[in-house]
Amino acid sequence: MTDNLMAFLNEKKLAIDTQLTKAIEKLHAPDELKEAMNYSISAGGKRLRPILLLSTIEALGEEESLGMGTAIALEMIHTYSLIHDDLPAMDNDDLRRGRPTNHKVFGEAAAILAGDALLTYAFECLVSNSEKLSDTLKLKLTRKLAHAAGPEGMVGGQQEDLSAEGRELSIDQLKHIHDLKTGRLLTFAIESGALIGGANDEQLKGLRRFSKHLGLAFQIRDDILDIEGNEEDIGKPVGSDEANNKSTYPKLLSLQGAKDTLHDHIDQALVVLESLDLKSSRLEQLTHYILDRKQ
Ligand code: GRG
Repeated sequence: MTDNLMAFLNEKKLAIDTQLTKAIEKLHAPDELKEAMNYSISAGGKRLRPILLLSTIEALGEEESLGMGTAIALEMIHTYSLIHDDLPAMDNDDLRRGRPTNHKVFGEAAAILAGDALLTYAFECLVSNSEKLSDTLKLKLTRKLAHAAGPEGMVGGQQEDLSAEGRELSIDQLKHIHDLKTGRLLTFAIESGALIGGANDEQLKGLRRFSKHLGLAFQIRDDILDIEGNEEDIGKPVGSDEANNKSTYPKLLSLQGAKDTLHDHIDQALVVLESLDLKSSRLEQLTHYILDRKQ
């Protein structure tokens, strides 16, 4: 990673972290609930989704801060999904981002409530932290975020993933589940950035296509990291977790096949950016980051 990209990512992460912490601090809610919400919110996530959202606004020449309310809402929903995904009834994970999972620290009931609170508070933050956006745009963003996260998006993908456990999937079935489970929030990051940044129809269509390639590349990289070792999973034996009884890209395509497919999606994402004249933007650097990321 270049020093320039690292400085950019750190600067954006800090701005997003500050807003997230502020939003939770100001809540008039039980301390135990705020503590459990804050534990996972401040656990050191990469903030990839909100950074993509803000960078899309910037690529279109608009003021990034217009998207901060939507950016923190998106990160809250992502964080809730990880808390619930780690629960004993789901993946039953002890570690997340190198620290004990939320339910390991606060207990199952508190972890469920912390996830519920982040999911619902996200929508309040989107609406009340976006003063400069029109009501029409806020309504559109709210509907799109609910759709991306809900039964026809991430939650639906999680259910399909659970139902597929122990079954060998075809590559198309795997792509479909990942599109719902992880792709939809990534697409929302870019699409909402495009809407806030005032994209025209052609830009909107192109950026949606870009986000699909990016989402697939992100997931394939995740599967490869699971085999080759993830800096975050120190303490977890490499390749020996739940991925062993799940279909993954390297399992279906071979490790080399998965790497080739990852490169294809990265190349296609860059072609879309070039066609939109956005190739020199931060979005290009973030695309390279997804290819090379180590965690
Ligand atoms: C429980 C409703 C519900 C949904 C869970 C997103 C999800 C659905 C589960 C996560 C399972 C998982 C580990 C998928 C791999 C891809 C992924 C989303 C990784 C985590 O995202 P990062 O790398 O995480 O952006 P950080 O920690 O950086 O925020």
